[in-house]
Amino acid sequence: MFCYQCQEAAGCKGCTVRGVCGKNESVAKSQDILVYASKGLAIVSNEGRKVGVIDSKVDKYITENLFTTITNANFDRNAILDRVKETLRLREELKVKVEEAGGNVTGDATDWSAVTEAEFDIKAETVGVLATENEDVRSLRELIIYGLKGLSAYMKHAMNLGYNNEDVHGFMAKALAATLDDSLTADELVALAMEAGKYGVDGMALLDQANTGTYGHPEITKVDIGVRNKPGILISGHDLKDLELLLKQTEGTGVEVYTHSEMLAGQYYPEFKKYSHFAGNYGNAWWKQTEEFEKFNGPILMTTNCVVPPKDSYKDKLFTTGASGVPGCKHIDADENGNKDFSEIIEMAKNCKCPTEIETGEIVGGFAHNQVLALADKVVDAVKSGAIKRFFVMAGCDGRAKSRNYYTDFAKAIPNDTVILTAGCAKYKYNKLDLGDIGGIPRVLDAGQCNDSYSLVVIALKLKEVFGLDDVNELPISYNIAWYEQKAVIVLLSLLYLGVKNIHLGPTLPAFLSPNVAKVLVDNFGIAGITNVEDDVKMFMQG
Ligand code: SF4
Ligand code: SF3
Repeated sequence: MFCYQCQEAAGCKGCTVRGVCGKNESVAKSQDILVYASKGLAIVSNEGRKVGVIDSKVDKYITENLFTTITNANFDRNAILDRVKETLRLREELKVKVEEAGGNVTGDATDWSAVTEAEFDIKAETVGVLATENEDVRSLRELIIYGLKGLSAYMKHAMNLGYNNEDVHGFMAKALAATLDDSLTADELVALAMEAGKYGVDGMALLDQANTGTYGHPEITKVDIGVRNKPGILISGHDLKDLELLLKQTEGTGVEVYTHSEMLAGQYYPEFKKYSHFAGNYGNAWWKQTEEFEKFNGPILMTTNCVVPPKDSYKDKLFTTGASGVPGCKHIDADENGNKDFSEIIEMAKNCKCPTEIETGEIVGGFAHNQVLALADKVVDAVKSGAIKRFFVMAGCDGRAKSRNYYTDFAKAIPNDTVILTAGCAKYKYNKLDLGDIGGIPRVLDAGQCNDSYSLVVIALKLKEVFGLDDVNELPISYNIAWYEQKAVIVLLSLLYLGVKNIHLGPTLPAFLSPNVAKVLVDNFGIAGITNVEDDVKMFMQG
């Protein structure tokens, strides 16, 4: 196997024997072949668009396939291979329609077939990441693919709420197809990666519209991090539709619902606050789940990445849905209307002990664009008066690497007249510190999930307008972003597309950036890594 798609890639180079994430070789092969099958389907879909054939079922399937291969989403080889088989079936079906309309598709990705597991494994060995020999082309192709994986997740969440954008699917098909096109130059691939950033913005805007249109605008909220005295279900991941269904189905059952990791953002939406059995947030970022899930005592529902292969002590209580999957854990599928039946989880919860308290207190969040813009006058005054000297965008991911303590130390070390704007699970490195406020404005403003980085961009663009600046880079905002998985890649490409410069990325730069590709990002966008807290704070404060 060879995988280098996340920040924890072994030795900052790539996992070759077993993933640091827990992915074994046979799961890695099934993911490689699913990505390849998706590229084949994308080629047919892209060709179809040229002759007027668009199949929304295919677009949805490609989106789900990519999401399935995001780090820590799905460890279930059989489920992944089932998706491969269905992808090949859809490809053949679409090929007939495209050829009838005058389209023409040829090539291995659109012609190969396999039936047995052994055949899939043999094929996987020839189509993985290393199949592209030139390291720069490989780097650019993978940068695009990882961006698309992140985008697919955001699109899937929006689609679950009935929102869609055909242009994004068209781009995804085009870009995936391009990753097998040997005629493209490095410059053309760089341009495609930047174009992915444009669609990243569109995808995040669509999801923002879907979430706020369905559940209202996030508002300032104090979230309890302690426990109550009834049994509970812990819901993790990013899918708000799943949270809605679970809250509805648990109403009046005596079972309470707690959020975990990225689902914390659910606490900020007005539509969810009306449920009295919606308890607080339990635990921390995804990577602590093996300690925290067993203390929760009740069942856990994983709606997306980030799953850690479970310990036996709670494996029978772990359920997956959507793109996530763990062999041996029950997976709950949606019916044809998008409904999911969580009754088995609810019945299990009734017989479980109440959660064991691991923390007490409150955290504050809900600072997405609408809420921050409602406070805009206050924020602008604070900047004009010098009460706020600088903003730090510290969005992104958390992870298990010890080097990530940098972000806790950084949050503590920046001057008291600075404010952190955050989104994604990176916040767990500093959202429980007592960093105080500036004239009533908390020093950590949490917009929500990683996709809510979109909110931070909206806020930055608004500030640019208010201050009458020509360039978003003239604002007193520094970007010190922590990344882990592929959603952070699409967030990064989106920021680059919007013209944000001098983003610092840590705790390490992606292993998939070859030296030449990294140089392009450094030269054109001022991308840099991190060094140590003291030097970095000094450097950032100089503007
Ligand atoms: Fe390694 Fe990350 Fe790939 Fe897992 S997802 S195999 S940790 S590079
Ligand atoms: Fe976190 Fe997985 Fe990326 Fe959504 S939950 S930011 S790592």
